[in-house]
Amino acid sequence: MSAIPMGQALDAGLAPPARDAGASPEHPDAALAGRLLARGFPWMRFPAGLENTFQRHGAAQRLRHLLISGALSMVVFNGFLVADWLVAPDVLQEAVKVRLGLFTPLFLLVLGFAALCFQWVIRQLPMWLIEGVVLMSSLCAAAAVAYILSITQSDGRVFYHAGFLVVLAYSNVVQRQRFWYAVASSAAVLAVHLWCAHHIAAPEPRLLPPLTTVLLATAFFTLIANYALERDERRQFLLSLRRRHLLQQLDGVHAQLQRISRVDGLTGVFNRHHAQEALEHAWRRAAHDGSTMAVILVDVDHFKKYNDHHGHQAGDLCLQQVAQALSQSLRRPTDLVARYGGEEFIALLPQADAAQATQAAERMRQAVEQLALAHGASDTAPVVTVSVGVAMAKATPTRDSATLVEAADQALYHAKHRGRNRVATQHLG
Ligand code: GH3
Ligand code: MG
Ligand code: MG
Repeated sequence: MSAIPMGQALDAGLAPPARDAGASPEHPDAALAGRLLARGFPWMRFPAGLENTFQRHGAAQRLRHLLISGALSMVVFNGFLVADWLVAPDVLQEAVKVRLGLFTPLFLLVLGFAALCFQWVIRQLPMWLIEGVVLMSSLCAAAAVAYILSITQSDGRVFYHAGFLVVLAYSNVVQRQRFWYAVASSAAVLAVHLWCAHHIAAPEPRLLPPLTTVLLATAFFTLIANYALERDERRQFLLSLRRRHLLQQLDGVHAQLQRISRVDGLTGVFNRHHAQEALEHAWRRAAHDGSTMAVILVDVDHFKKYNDHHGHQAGDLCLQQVAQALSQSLRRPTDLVARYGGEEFIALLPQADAAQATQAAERMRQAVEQLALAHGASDTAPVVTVSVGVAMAKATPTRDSATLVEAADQALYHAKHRGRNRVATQHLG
């Protein structure tokens, strides 16, 4: 089996990662968002895929805004009856009919439908249709102004053109129609104004040019405000998209670092740091359960001579093969092998009794011997061998896990002393 960390708190699916696994590249959407933030998006449109995400992402918030501003506009639209009464009293009755009898029910119908079928609208209707309906509402308001203008004979009717100012300010700044829709609706409102100025005889025609100028300036400035508002909204979207992807990437890198920090770079088995944590964890658990635990220390025999004879690079290769052989000798998923230092390895066997631990140690010794890696300078055997020290003990809350490692080290010393390539055991009871 391969080296698997012991204990739920430690393993959590961790296994030595592929050693060449690199950090995940930046997500394409995040990279595009970064480029757009740096380069800008003067035409108020993102590339198709991102534009779609932007529209869908903000659809609910946008519709909520349109409903609230729409409800407000109903109040203002009908509040204009006061202006009708002051400026065009001769057609007040028609104004009431148009405002309260025609447009108000129509707007309420559209607003009510959108409010009641909110989820359906944002999921099923394309945004261009929603924005189109919004644009139509501006045209209806402008049409109401034009209608009153066309039927009133009041002396002050030229001032009624100021109604178009309100429509422009509302559409571009309050309703915040999307920029290109705002451009279209402003052009349409200005066209309606010019048509009225041209076709409806006014008692004070000299007032029309300054009025037109004011309307043009209003359209211009409110469109600039509209542009800035939409640009900020789009920038916010790009920033949050980027932040989300960067956080995801950071999570991935963090998880990878966590794995790497527990794995030995040369051999691919766990490192000493992880072994020590795993030992503490397993020991506490064994103390809680009142069970036994075994620690096995494995040291390659005459490794200095191996390096001297076969070269350091061959030595590295040898350590990799030994590590794999040791890992594969363990059978239970809770067992673990780690590199403890230079040419020394440690194995942790929670809940192993004396017989199981000794058998595992013997399997490890044999596995290395069976690798049959030629050792041209060993006094012990013609191949690479290991000496193995086994220690086992019943875990108790008063006993330190370090005692077990020390005992394994002593056993290893005995194994070396008795001629190497053998297993020695210490039983702490
Ligand atoms: P013994 O049988 O008593 O264990 O003798 P030994 O030569 O194996 O022990 P000693 O402690 O004298 O030497 C250990 C050697 O392991 C010395 C060191 O150069 C080598 N070594 C430690 N880490 C590495 C490594 O990462 N790569 C290689 N190639 N050699 C290593
Ligand atoms: Mg050593
Ligand atoms: Mg050695």
